[in-house]
Amino acid sequence: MRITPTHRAAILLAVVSSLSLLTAACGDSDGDGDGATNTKNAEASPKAPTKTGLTVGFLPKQVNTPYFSVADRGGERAVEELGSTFEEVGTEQGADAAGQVSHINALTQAKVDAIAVSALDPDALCDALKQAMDEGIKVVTYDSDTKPECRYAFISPASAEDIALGQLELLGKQIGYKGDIAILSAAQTATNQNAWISSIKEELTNPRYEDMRLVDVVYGDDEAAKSYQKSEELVVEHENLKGIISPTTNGIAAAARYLSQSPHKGNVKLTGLGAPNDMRPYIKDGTVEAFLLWDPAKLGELAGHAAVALASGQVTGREGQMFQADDMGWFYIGEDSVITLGEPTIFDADNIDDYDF
Ligand code: RAM
Repeated sequence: MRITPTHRAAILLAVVSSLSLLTAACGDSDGDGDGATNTKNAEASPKAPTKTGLTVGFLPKQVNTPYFSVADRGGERAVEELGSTFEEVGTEQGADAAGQVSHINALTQAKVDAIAVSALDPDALCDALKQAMDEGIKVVTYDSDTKPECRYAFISPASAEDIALGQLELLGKQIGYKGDIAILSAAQTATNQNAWISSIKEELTNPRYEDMRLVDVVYGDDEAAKSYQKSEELVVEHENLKGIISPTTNGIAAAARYLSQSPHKGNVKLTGLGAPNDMRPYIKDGTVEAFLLWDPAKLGELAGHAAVALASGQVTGREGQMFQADDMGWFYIGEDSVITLGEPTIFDADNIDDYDF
């Protein structure tokens, strides 16, 4: 959450009381049974100087995709401006959790100071991340989380409810809140997409959406060809399909490419989470009316700041702490050590040309 002046007084109170609790609790274990000594309960000093000369490893879900290239350039900018070294590693596949584990182990062996990872699976990375934390490496997740005990903090783009409801509303408006809908997701295990899908399912029980029916959820693994094929299958298999939500930048771009060339263009509505530069042609040609996203560069930048603040001992990831991310302002560590960037932006024909990412 970004701090506004109205939040400040309440938050300062919370920080003061949590700092005194911190002092009292200093030396306690975090009780998660992982044996890590460098716990969230360890003492933090918001005034500790920012350490320089650190190495921060970024491990996106997938390298060489527009979304993560932009996010990780943001991380690189933040880390380098703080006087440390940025290193990006990762696989080219959109569903290779085992590949992520190998990269985590390599970063641990290289004795980096911090790791920022977008997790392809909530469980699969945990042993490797706990090993990294045991060796003193500060781990944050960004974009897509692990289980909370496998990292110190999660940098979330926006709340799952805002992201889910935003997409459902955009689609609902376009189909008159009536008819069959489907979801084209990324990897089947992706923590972020799965959280958004369960929020969408929950929102669908609201009477506002009682005439909308979710008939299928399919997975394109964040691969262009697979996502294109899954989009085609959805439309062929569900002849009454009125709309698709694709909560992934790679998925929505592939679905838009398919629909734009098909007889269903304009009839089967499409929304989701897209990058403005990928989606501009499909907004211009009428395939897509509106979609959502946040600025991935800001997400990466915030992850870089959080990683350095942890490695500098300014925060430990405990709920109630705050840290400054330079020009982006102060950020508050919330429940389950989640740090929220803000709210998603809606892109449509009126504003798409104002964005370049
Ligand atoms: C894809 C990835 C990423 C997600 C975005 C919206 O690029 O799946 O994790 O946050 O879409």
